[in-house]
This record gives sequence, C-alpha cells and structure tokens, in this order.
Amino acid sequence: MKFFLFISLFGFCWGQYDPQTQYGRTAIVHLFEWRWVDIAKECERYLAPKGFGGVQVSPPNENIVVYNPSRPWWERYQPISYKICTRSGNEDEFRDMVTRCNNVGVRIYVDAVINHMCGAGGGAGTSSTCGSYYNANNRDFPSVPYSAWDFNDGKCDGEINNYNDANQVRNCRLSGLLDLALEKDYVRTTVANYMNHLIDMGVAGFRLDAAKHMWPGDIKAVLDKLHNLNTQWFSQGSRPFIFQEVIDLGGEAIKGSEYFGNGRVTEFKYGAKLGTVIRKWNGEKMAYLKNWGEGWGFVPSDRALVFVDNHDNQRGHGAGGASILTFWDPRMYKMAVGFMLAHPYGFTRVMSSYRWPRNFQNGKDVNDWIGPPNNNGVTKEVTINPDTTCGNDWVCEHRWRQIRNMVAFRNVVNGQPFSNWWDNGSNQVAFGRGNRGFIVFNNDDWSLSTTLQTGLPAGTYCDVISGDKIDGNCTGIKVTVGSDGKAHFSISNSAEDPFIAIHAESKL
Ligand code: 5J7
Ligand code: CA
Repeated sequence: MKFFLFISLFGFCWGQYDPQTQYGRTAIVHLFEWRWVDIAKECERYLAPKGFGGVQVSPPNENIVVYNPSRPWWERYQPISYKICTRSGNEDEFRDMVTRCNNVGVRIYVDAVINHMCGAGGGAGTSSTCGSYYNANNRDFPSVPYSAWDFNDGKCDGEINNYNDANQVRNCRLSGLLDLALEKDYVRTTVANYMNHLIDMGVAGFRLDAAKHMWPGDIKAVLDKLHNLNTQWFSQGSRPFIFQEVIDLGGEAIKGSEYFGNGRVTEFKYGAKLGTVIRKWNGEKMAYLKNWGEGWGFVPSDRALVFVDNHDNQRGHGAGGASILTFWDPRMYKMAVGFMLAHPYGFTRVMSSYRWPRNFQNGKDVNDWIGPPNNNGVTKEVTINPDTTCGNDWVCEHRWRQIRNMVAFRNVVNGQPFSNWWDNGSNQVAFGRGNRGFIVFNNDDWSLSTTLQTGLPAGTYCDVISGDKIDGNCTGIKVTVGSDGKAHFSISNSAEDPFIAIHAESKL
C-alpha cells in the first residue's frame, strides 16, 4: 500500500515532465524527416537493443507542398490539415510504427505544429501532402475545418518584427504563417482532438513547435484536454510528456520560465554555450564546465530538454548561430555529445540528420532549405551498410559508436551524482557519476597524462569511445582502476577522439 501511494504521488508530481521512457532509458533521438516504415525497423533492430528511450518524429500531419524551393524541410512546418499523411507515410504506417516501437520499449514523441497553418501567401488549391483543398487567401482549411474566424488577423494583421513585444510575438504572424486563435475554445478543442488521436494510438508525448509564439495559458488549456496515455503500454493515469520549443537566449520579452507550468522547455543556451566552449571561442575553456547546468544560467534541470544541435540551428538557422556544433565538425561534435550524455543536467536528445550540399555565400548557407534525400520528392529509404552506418545520405549520428555508447553510459549512470571533478585549469577535464562511470576529455593542444580518482571499483575497463566491449574483450583502449579507485589516463591531443569513457558495464 505504501509502495503504491509512493508511486502514485511520484507519478502525479512528475506528470508532464516525465519522458515516460521505459525504466533506465534516459535519452531520445530526433530521426529528422525519416519515414515511419524506417523508424519502425530502427526501433526493433537498433534503438531498443542499444537502450534508446524514444524517438522525436517529424510532424505527421498533412502539410503544404512547396515547389519553389523544391520540397524544403520547412514545408512540414506549414500545416494544411490534421490528417496523418506526409512524406514520412500515412496513418496505417504511423500506427504500425507506434505499435512496433512501443512493443520493444521505445517511445514516440510527435512534433506538434499548432501555432499556425501555412503561410498567408500559400495561395489556394490542393498542393498538399494528402491533396486536401485549402485557400490561404481567405484562410479556409475545410479538411480541419478552420475558417477566417479561427485566426488572429483581427488582433494583428501582420508580421512579428519586434521580439520585445510579447503581444506581437504571440498574436502576429511568424514568417507570414497564418496564426491560429488559440484563445478560442473551438481551436483548442480541434488541436486537442488531433493530439488525442495520436495519444490514443500510443504516442508518449509532444514537442510543441514555436511554443514561444503561443500564450502559456492557451497551451495549458489545450493540455488540460489531453487524454492519459494508452494503457496498452503505459500505466494508468500517465500524462503525455511535454517539451516546448522556446528559444530564450535572454534579452527578449518572453522567458522560458513562463512555460514551466506546462512542461519542460528546450534550453537553447545549452548547445550555444557548449559549442563556444569546445570551439574555445571567446576565451572559453572546458575547465569552466565545472558548474555546468543551472550554474550557467540555464533553466532548472528537471525543466530542461537539452541537445547539442537541432534540425533548425544545425543549418545556421535559428538560435545559437555559428557556435553550434554539428556532424559537419565530427571530432568536436562527438566530444560535445559525449559531454552532454555524461553530465546529469537535463533530459537529453540526440540529433540524427541527413547530409545536404552546403554552399556558403557571404557566410550564409544558401542550401539551408534542402529537404531529405529523395527521388522526385519521395523520401529515400534509410539503408544500412554492412559496417552498420547508414546509406542514401542519412548521417545517423545516433549510430556512431562514440554517441551510441554514450547513450548506454547515461543509462548505466542514471541517478548517480556528479562527482570527482578534475581539471587542469585549461581544456583537460574529467568527472564521474558516483561509482558507475567516469569520463576524461583532452581538448588542449598538448597531451594529457595523469592519474585520477574515478570513484569506480577496481578492475580493467573498456573505453567505450575508442572501442566496444564484445564477448568480454575490448576492441579499444583498456583502463585499469586500482583498489584505491585511481587510474592512469593518457590522451594525445591528436587522438582521433580525444576523450575516454568507462562505466560499470564496460568492466572486463
Ligand atoms: C521562431 C523563433 O522564435 C526563433 O527564435 C527562430 O530562431 C526561428 C523561428 C521560426 O520558427 C518556425 C516554426 C515553424 O513551425 C515554421 C516556421 O516557418 C518557422 C520559422 O520560419 C521561424 O523563423 C525563421 O528563422 C528565423 C531565424 C528567422 O529570423 C525568421 O525570419 C524565419 O526565417 C524564414 O524562414 C525566412 O525569413 C524565410 O525566407 C524562409 O522561407 C523561412 C523558412 O522556414 C524556416 O526556416 C523554418 C524554421 C523553423 C524553425 C524552427 O525552430 C522550427 O521548429 C520549425 C521551423
Ligand atoms: Ca501565435
């Protein structure tokens, strides 16, 4: 009885902040622009066995089809209806994916675009992913249905130009997108019906796109209408996990903290700052990471959704600018993702991207719009090479050994305290997670060779950055921890990956 009381109280308090992952699974991956059929297979063949907690999927609802430029990724952020019908697949495929992923303990989180519909200049016709008719000129979306009354044009007939004016940011048009009147009960109910349809299929939660552009009270009214999660996979009374896209780097009218009541918020300072530190820009050094987290002015850990890069800022768009690290800078990127996954702060999301032909003109990538690998607009399959990497220009960062093994590290050290910090006053740092894991970085221009307290039990450990523990053997560097918990580490500044990570389950 006491046990159940504890569980229900805990469940109640944790509510929408709880990622609803299976026990011990502590990270999710954004499979940006993947097809549902490929995600279903990836859950079964890779994500479940490697300990990933869930997948953020691209918006599943019908969107406008843009031909100029040719099928950009951002067309999916211009809804036409709430039919589950996009380049990623149809409703049957979506449902099959949710079922198969849940059956192997991997959750699905939907990117919910509910602030707006397509652009005001979207014209009229059936240029949409399911062929639904719309008329952006008179704001008619009969497949929802929405009509002119459901938009904010009465409050603001124009663009957002002033981010210091909260009314503008929330009631005017973001890049010309028709802004929904979320203060209307009809709009709230319609949006909630869409989200409930997904919840009933087994979805575990939502990323709320452009949350900064919605009133926190309007979001709350929508969330209050949401069903509990499907009891085929979740315990009775489970609430959908909510993380809100609020880009708050400071200096604007709207603060991330206004949204804490609704769920977690994306902490964009995290990737922007971590990129600056690892690039050693502005005099930053890894030694300063000792108080990483709230100590850097970030939102509280249990309100944060953190990531090194996202689908938007990895292409030079959006928050963070040039400091953001991506797969294009693999050596620094792996260090950044490794640091994030080893550190206890926040709930972590790993990015998984596709390659596109970057073309910088006057410092801007003129190809920042390019959509997923495709044949005449049809998204290509994610093929898997014999060496387990992905083909067809899918980057699959989540399959890189260093990243995949750090997801496992995070699961192994879950709940352990940040401990045994060491730094050389420059860019050589190390820290542990209680007696379960330890990580050492050398981002200096000289070699590291030192003996450190790891907090781990004595034994020989396999470094999961340079190799894998396979059948009790290690394909990478071995680290010997003495009975005093100390181990000697050597990391050349020219190492392919200048960091070492060991944990309880990499013990030989
Ligand atoms: C909103 C912010 O509050 C913010 O701080 C930011 O950096 C970006 C945005 C932003 O969010 C969007 C969400 C959507 O669902 C759909 C969207 O189209 C946007 C969006 O356009 C958007 O802003 C773009 O990027 C900013 C850096 C620019 O300041 C904006 O003007 C805008 O840029 C416009 O992007 C270009 O002006 C226009 O020419 C181009 O056609 C248009 C292409 O669309 C996007 O780039 C979509 C971006 C996007 C960003 C997201 O964070 C997101 O979750 C989804 C889409
Ligand atoms: Ca709005």
